[in-house]
Amino acid sequence: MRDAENVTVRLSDYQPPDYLIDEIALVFSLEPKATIVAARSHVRRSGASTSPLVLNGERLELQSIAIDGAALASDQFSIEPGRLIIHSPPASFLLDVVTRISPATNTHLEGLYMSGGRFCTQCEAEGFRSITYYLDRPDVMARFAVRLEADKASYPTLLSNGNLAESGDLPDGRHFAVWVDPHPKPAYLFALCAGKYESIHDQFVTQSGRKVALGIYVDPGDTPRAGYAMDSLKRAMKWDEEAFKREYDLDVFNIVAVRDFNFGAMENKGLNIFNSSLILADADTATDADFEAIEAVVGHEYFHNWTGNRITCRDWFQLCLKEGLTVYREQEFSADQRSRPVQRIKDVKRLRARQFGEDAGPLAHAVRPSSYQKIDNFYTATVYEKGGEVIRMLKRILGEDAFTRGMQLYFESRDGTASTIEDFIGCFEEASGRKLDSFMRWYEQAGTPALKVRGDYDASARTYRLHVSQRLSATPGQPHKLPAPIPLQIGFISPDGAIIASKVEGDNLSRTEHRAVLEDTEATFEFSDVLEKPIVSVVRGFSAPVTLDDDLTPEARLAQMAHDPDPFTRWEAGQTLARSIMLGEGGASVSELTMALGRELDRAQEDPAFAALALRLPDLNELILSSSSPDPDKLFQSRESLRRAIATALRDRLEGIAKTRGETPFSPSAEAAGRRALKSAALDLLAALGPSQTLTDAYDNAQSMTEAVAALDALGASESPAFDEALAKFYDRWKANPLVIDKWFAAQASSPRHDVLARVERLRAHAEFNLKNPNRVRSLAAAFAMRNPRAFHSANGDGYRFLASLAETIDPLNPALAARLLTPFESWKRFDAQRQSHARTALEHLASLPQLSKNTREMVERTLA
Ligand code: B3K
Ligand code: ZN
Repeated sequence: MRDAENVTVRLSDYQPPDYLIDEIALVFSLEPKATIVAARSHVRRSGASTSPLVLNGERLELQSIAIDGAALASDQFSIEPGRLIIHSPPASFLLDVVTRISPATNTHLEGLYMSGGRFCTQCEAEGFRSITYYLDRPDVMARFAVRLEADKASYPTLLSNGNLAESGDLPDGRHFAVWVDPHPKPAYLFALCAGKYESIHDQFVTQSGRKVALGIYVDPGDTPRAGYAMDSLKRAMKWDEEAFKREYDLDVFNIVAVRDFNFGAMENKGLNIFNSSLILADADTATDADFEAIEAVVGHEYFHNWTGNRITCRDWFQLCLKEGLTVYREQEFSADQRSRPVQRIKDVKRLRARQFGEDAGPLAHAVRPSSYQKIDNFYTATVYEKGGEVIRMLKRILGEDAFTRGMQLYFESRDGTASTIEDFIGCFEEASGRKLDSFMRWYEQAGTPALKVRGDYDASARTYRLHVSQRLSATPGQPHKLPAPIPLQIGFISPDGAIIASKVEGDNLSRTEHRAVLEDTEATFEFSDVLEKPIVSVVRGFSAPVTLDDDLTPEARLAQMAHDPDPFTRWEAGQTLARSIMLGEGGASVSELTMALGRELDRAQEDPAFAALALRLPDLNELILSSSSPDPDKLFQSRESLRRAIATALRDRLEGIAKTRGETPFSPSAEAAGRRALKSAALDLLAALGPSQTLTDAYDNAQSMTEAVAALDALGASESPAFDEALAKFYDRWKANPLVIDKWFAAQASSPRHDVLARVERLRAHAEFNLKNPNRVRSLAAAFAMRNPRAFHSANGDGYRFLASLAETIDPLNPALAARLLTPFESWKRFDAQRQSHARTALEHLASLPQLSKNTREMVERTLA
């Protein structure tokens, strides 16, 4: 059945539900091609209206439908695309619906499907409607009781949300389990898993003494790689008690890892389902980035138990209510587990890499969008990453105490509800006694504000006046913008690096750092007792998601790089200098930057992870975004020539680092990962000098997956003839491990080698390429289009054609995946006419396909608009 008609859903059209469901009992008789789902719901009318009951449902075969035990006659209901309508139901009744579905042929990976011969589900956002007819909207919250029945030999483990109430054997080799979740929840949090797993188990005792049985279920043979996820889970549970006073609320917490999954993971109540790439890790098969991501995502999904599950969203426009807040909580968790400054810089890099580009193109949308066709297309960097930044700014603006009071008020007053951003912000207004109307603009307006800063020093009066202004460009559908409050964190140093303290009006103390908020379009902040002309940093810690024009001289930036007390500012100064050089905007000389980076190497032992970040130049995507008429080939060459200059000047020391033997035994700690990150950064720079024995040896001597992948990347980037040999060895060693083979695909697709387009075409035809496995698809398509911008934007249009044709092939199988693959097209209008015309042709071809899914059509149309 085709999707419901292409309607645009608008926030302004929100209506509370006419009917509510308080309880639902589900019975699944699991069979791969013919699963029978019997759903019994307690339905009641919520208001006076006697409107029909409209249930959502897609790709369902209705077996029977009855109210209070009496089957409905054919004139009492009708079935339309996407819904089932019961014309005049009573005010309160028991609804029995029996549907038949085919998980084995469900390639959408949404609803109930099979992965590796096991049953699993994905219901966010609107997957439950392909399991049964239901009020599939987050403001309908019901208590779920779920009975699973299946063949015992094929599906020995049966899991669902909540606590296990009962289990036992049935005739004919079948068995059953009943799971009861006492917490009312929206249908998007429903989950079931059934199959043959291997599992590891542990226990967590909450601060009030509740014993929680923890389990992680993986494919047979994978348990040795599940330990880090379990360890991360226990740390996350503890951290949420300490940082947010949030305790877990069931007797069990289970995680199931599945191979075929459309995104990272899913926070189903008591039964998180994870992409196996975010559970399985050990030294040989996972990189440090994998370990870091596992810790972060295990934390993220666990933190959703409060921010998302107990307090859920009223409607999908409020997605950032749970996602932005949970990203913020996850980032704080990672900062506490690892190095706070390094975490902050990584978060900023991610925001800039993924969100700034979105904000600058045709897909720009507000953190809380006001309309959509498919909500799946709005699980974006803006909702997630910028949504997290908005919470961070709220905290900076209100201060730690009022923020904490607001959070606790939110947890207490909104528990058990489906809430809105207004409800959330209202808690902070109440806790702080401040109006936050203008702060709401951060949720409502798309685009990255541009902050302009100019300073005036009056030597005789020893005063410094800082003029700050903001500007927000038009974005699709939002021609005019209003100023939003921008938190600033301001500090001064002298040209020789001394910290300069100063005073502001109304405060007698001289301070080394000031917090201020730009409330309007512009403002002047005045500082007194400033003993010498300062070098100013205004967004220390990246206090707001803005771009900054601060007019500092190259000398001032070099001083910041060397001396600013704020690590973010030190890193940013180096990045800004490098960016200006690569964009040909002048600024510091190459040798000055090289010397400054040399000093980073001198002190690398203090914090290798920071030094590694400092040595990595802004990537090509960032240069494209900063350039008004980007030429990817020129920008690539210019970046290469700076890398070559740096590598030439620092060669001996970089080689020394690149040749250090990997540490054994392996530790995934942040410290050990930091040392490996420095080694990877050294290899990356050395690759700019062309093929070398150092790079080949680095691959052969790698002691961990991090080192192996860094060496592979360097061999690729240096155009080394040893690349193919290393790839062959890698493939041979890891061919039985799909997650590692994903890295093998990605290493080739992301390599800037001259022959990459031919390579990705060959890889697409490779026997191990699998259109039905999202990880494999992304390891080729996303690695190519997002990490290899020169090739993706190649002037002859081959890169665009490759991505569009892959999306076309995947669309009928998995629309959500196909639609997301097209994201890299968001920048197409920034390029020259020739590239634009290739991109337009590729997108228009997609738009012309009559059977294109609603997901992909929406993405294509918005990108073209
Ligand atoms: N909430 C899920 C994402 C679901 C995506 C649906 N299209 C994972 C997360 O953000 O935690
Ligand atoms: Zn989330």
